[in-house]
This record gives sequence, C-alpha cells and structure tokens, in this order.
Amino acid sequence: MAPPGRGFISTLVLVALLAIAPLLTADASSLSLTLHGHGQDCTDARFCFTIEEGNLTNLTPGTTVSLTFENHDTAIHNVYVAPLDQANPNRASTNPDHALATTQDLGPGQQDRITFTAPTNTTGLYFWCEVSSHEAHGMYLEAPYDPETWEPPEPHEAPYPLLQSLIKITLILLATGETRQTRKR
Ligand SMILES: [Cu+2]
Repeated sequence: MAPPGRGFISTLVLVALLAIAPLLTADASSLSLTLHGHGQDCTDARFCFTIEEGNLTNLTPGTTVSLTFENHDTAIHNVYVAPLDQANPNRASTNPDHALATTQDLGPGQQDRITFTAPTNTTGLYFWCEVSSHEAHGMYLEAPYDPETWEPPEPHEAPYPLLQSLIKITLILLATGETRQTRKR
C-alpha cells in the first residue's frame, strides 16, 4: 500500500470492478465517483466527484468520517453513503433508506459535506449517486475497511470442552483429597 498524501486535493480513481475494489484503500486521500468506466479517474470531470476535504485513509469502523464532495460536472449529482453490505448486489437502485448520510443535489461546482460514523456491523462503506440511473451506470464507489487496521470478529467458540476438562480435574482432585482425609481418620 502506497502511503497516501494527507490534506491535499488529489484525484483518486473510482474503482468499480468488483475484482479490484479492495484497491480503493490503497490511495484514498480523495475520492472520485465516475461514470466513465471503472478504474478511470476523474480527469474530464464528467459524472464524478472529488473529495475536497477529508479522506478514506485507514477507514475503520466506529470512527467519524467527514467528507466534502465537489461536483465538477455540468449535470446534477449527489452522494449517498451506506454500509457496504446494504448495497444492491447489482450495484443499481440501492435503497436510499439505507443511507447513513447524503449530500444535497449538487449543481455544477457545488460542494456539500457529509459526516457520519462508520458502522461497525459491516465490512465497509458504499457510496453512490442517487440521481436517475447513475448508480447503474457505474457512479458508485466501494470502500472496504482497511483489513490491516481491522478484522471482522471471529465466530465465537464455546469454551465448554476446556471448561469440562477443568471441572473434571477439579472433581478428581477433590475426591482424591477427601479419600486421603477419610483414610487418615
Ligand atoms: Cu450522478
């Protein structure tokens, strides 16, 4: 992972191919949402946002995320964010009721800030444009939590086998001790 620049505006490629989605955390100092094909950046400013403030570096659950998006396009767009597992599997028509935060509808050159807590019960964040069918055309971003700083909780294993062994040993020791005491009398 390349160390991301902090506090500076740069353009991050919006990666939308599922196979390369994990690369998003590699350089997340800014974010572009692009409709122009996954893996491309926002150089022509169409159907994409840039993050003017904030970043997705070291994205971990439970932290406060604050991002300012700017629409560089001539069309209206917005940004919705939801838990990654709430994204529509087809990456189209994700239910806006799942949104943790939303920007206003942003016209050309407009900015808006969203602030939210990264949820703990999911694997990452999902950003999308809720205008028309923009999401279905690729205007979305998957931002999985950085696996280096966070791991999903392991399934709980019942400690019963160990506990039972301990109880057994204790009972045996007690019984042995009692037997000795009985013999002494
Ligand atoms: Cu849009």
